[in-house]
Amino acid sequence: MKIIVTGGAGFIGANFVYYELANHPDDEIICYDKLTYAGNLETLKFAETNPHFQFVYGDISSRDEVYKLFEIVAPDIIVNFAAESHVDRSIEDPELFLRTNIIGTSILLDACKKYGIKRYHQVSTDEVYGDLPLDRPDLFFTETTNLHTSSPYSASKASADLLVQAYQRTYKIPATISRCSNNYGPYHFPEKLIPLMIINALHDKNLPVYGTGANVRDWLYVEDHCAAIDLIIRNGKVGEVYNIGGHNEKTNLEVVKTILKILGKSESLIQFVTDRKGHDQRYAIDPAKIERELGWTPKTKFDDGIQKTVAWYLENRAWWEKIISGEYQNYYAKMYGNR
Ligand code: NAD
Ligand code: TDX
Repeated sequence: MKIIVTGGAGFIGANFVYYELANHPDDEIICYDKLTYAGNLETLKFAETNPHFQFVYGDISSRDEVYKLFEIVAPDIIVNFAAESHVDRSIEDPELFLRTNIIGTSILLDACKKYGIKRYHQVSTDEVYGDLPLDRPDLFFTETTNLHTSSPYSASKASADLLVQAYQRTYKIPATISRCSNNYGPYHFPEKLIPLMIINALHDKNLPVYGTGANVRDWLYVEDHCAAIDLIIRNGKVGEVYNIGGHNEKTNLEVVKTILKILGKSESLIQFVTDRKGHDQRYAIDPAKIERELGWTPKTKFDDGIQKTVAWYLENRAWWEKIISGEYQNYYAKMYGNR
């Protein structure tokens, strides 16, 4: 089986490349990535020597490049991770999110229509459902929850989901969609909550918690997400949406305090800063469908996953030190300088 993994030089895509190479050694994995600020070939260095792996540089929103890719590779499956993925950046500059996340998805779907495909899988997010109130812990997102977006990022991801469903119905593209909660683990880009807090704490820098830190996220260890997508592309039913989440709800403040405790650092590093605009209150996934229909269950509990993740950042300083020494400094100053 030939599988194109778009966005495979990013956080979850790269973890998925490694998951597939380890669990399906006869498959061919082709990573297609534009190497934006979030893409990193260093992340794929252990795959590069594998004869079943290939990297192709390219942009999902370039029709010529995508059609050429399909002509050369003739894939059986395409798993689309490629996206602009950071909510804060989408609030500063929505347009790039529309181009990559919506137009890019539509071009991939056009290529599937033109060249044929056994399966197209869209990696979506729980953010397409909007948020849940903090005082209703009984409520969860199911696959039939209405789409109701808050940020340009989530609006672009919801738009892409609607396109996938439209192409599936109109052109019979054999597509599936998964909507996952917040991931964490190795190779997570330093701009996101967990790596940002680990790295700042290691430098004894302030930990910028938005608002009061009461917002809740439902954390899933990245390998559990990869296992779920692997099951969906092989056994999932065409036309279906699958929610993925592990019932690991935590407030942001709880997450930050846990990281400080593991690192033996003082809670006085916590600094409450101006809230994110339109900040979603709570995300919480009901994963009953994928558990029931595909037999998926998450293996890693948050307490273990966060220990493993902190250990990974301690053992892989070179990976993140290189990232934070470049353009990231300007990003950090712009986002947090006067917050
Ligand atoms: P990431 O930002 O770490 O990686 C994105 C990757 O896509 C990078 O390698 C980047 O170079 C590549 N890319 C960006 N624009 C591209 C383009 N035009 N053409 C080709 N490649 C391009 O993102 P991530 O956190 O790994 O997220 C991957 C996917 O999973 C995204 O679609 C995201 O919406 C979704 N998702 C993420 C989370 C999470 O917690 N991180 C949760 C649920 C869903
Ligand atoms: O410095 C920070 N301080 C802070 O309090 C940062 C970066 C974040 N936060 C808060 C905002 C959120 O409530 O932490 C929470 C998590 O923030 P992010 O790591 O930016 O993730 P989130 O906005 O929840 O979105 C993530 O999960 C869903 C991914 O980035 C998305 O790609 C995915 O779709």
